[in-house]
Amino acid sequence: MINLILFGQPGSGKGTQAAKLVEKYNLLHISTGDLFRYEIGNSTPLGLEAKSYMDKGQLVPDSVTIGMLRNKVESNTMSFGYIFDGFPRTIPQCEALDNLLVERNAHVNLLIMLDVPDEEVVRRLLERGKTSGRPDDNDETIIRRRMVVYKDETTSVFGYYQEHGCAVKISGVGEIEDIFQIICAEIEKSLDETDVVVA
Ligand code: B4P
Repeated sequence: MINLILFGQPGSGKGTQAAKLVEKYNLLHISTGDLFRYEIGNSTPLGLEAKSYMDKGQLVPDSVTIGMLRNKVESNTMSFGYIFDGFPRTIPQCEALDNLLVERNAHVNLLIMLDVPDEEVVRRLLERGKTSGRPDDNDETIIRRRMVVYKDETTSVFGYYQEHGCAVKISGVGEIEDIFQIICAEIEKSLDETDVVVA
């Protein structure tokens, strides 16, 4: 199994790069943001709860997020591995993910952090907000709130995986294809003989 985490602040390119990596490595893409938006679209109790946090730019509580992530992984056990996009965002989420993978005799192979300056992130998200219909993208105050939440609550995730020796930081500024090639090179470097790549 290959298990990758795409990490970085909102708008750093996680979802964009995950879509390309899924095709190349045949992994299952799990975006907690997308899962929440699916629940919101179906007006489920989970979706209504998540929306109350997301619309304010806050994190959805761990108790909700971890349960949802576990359900998604447990209902897709045939996958060659996973790309986690937007998860984990807190240390309890890191611990929950590690436990979930250990149950499958697996581990996180690599966390890739996409490093993008604040003003570029604001520009990208406001641009996306023109067409995405996402309430958290078309209000600069909420975008900046999300960035503060990232710095206060989420940056520690990088240190957690750095201590495990599996975190790298790359620049997320530039052509999408160029960034993708750098990510692929990091993935190839990190794979050991026991991992199976299906191209
Ligand atoms: P997410 O859905 O994860 O939102 P995101 O971080 O904005 O998306 P992403 O980072 O994937 O977008 P991308 O850069 O690819 O989370 C939304 C909310 O859900 C959170 O605020 C939180 O409330 C909640 N949530 C989600 N997960 C949670 C968790 N684990 N715990 C608690 N709460 C959670 O794209 C941005 C734009 O940049 C796009 O328009 C793209 O085209 C553009 N772009 C990408 N790469 C580019 C490049 N190289 N150059 C120029 N533009 C680029």
